[in-house]
Amino acid sequence: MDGPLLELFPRYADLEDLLQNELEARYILKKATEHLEGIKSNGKASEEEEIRYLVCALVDRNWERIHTGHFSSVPVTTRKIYAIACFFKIFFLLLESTDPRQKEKCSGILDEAQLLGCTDDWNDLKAALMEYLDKGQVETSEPLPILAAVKRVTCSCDIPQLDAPGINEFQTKCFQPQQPTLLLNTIRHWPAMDKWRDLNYLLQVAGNRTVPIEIGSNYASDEWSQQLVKIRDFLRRQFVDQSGDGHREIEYLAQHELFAQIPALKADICVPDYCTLSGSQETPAAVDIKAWLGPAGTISPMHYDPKHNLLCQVFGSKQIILAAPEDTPNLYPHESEFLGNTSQIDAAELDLKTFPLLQKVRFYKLLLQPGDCLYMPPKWWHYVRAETPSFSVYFDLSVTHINTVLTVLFRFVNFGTLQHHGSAALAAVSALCRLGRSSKRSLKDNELLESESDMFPYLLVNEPALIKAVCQRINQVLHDVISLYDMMWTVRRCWVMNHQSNWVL
Ligand SMILES: O=C(O)CCC(=O)C(=O)O
Repeated sequence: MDGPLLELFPRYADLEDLLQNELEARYILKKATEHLEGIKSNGKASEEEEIRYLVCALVDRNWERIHTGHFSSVPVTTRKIYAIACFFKIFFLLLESTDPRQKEKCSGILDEAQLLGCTDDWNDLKAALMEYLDKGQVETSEPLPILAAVKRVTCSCDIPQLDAPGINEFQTKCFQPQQPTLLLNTIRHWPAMDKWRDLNYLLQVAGNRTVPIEIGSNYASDEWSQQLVKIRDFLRRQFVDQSGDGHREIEYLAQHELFAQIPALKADICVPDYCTLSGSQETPAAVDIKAWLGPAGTISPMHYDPKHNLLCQVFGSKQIILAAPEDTPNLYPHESEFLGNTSQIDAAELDLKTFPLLQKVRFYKLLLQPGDCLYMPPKWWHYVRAETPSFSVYFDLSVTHINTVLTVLFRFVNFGTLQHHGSAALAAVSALCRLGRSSKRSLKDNELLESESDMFPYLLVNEPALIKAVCQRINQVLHDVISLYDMMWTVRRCWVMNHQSNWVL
């Protein structure tokens, strides 16, 4: 490892805040950082074996903490300590050897740090390590195919279509009226359009990365499961011609934040201008971006999301069926809380005997083709089936969590009357903080009403940075598990219970 890479590792002083209440991690990371400083200054340091052993133990211990209970309730501190311990484990492994096998082992550890840990504070280190570990890895196996470009077909489309609309047109015709729209030719300029069909390119920039994949064509079925696999293995299994191979299980790299994990791929796409409509002052970099890569036949069963959604098609085509939020009672959502946003129906083959209310539903069909995007407003139901091997990129146009929280608060708390309604606002923030900390199933309404301090109104006006910090903390822990709508409804409950207000969200 060279000097500039070593410089990116944190010093102990940088970690002190994080480790305040973590005696064991403090002890081990102090030793590890000192060891690294020793190597930086005179090329050697003592007690290497013992410290390496302790760092590995720290990784294992925090791995266990992360796997205990619901992921959403794992403290961010634990995930950060896991990540930094993984970085140091890699450091020690590379002191032992830098041969390709060792580097591959380190890549796996780095991916786990990224997937399970919270690496946000060390993005430069993560990127530099990734680049270093990928260097010198040679792909020895058979080349992968270059997928044929799907010929554009003209077909009927049940929703409005606009040809690469400008941002104003998109805002007035789609975003404001919440009108699902097919946006044609919107991403034709992305480098990804030419590059990604060549699976050897994906192999080269991403083959060594570990990603979560879904196994089974439909996440609502009993046979469905998830696994962590190397992209290299996934590409070979799912995209190489398998004639004569009999039945193969469909695997789907679905809804994964691939672009945070692999910056080289992020450079091949552009965040659409439409994302600046999120109402946020922040840069488009704050937008949630997810990848959907799979063979023909992947199915996302009829479900809805709470956010504005832009689904962009890079290669392949997808058959999509939509239904409006008003039809929710006729779409037979699953009763379990976990699948509450997913319908029990097969939208491609309606079974009116079992689900008679479907007769009342207006379904909208369309084909999403390369270069196009589908805009779906919040809560619109959608069923998606890949007709061919396909790569889509999803952008979340919703307000970012920070702004969401503030927007919700501002709707509840009129600044003019802030002094009078301060405790409601406090209860709202308190509720949001609790939501961030607890699994939503364990929340009870009365818990949400406890107020923590009468200081809140003062803080809201005079300490916006502190409120932002609270919101950022919520942002970190919320992930996708607790949605915007859950938050809004909880805040509303809280408000109504405090004020018996007839205010309607
Ligand atoms: O492409 C898919 O399979 C599903 C996409 C989806 O559900 C979404 O964009 O929300």
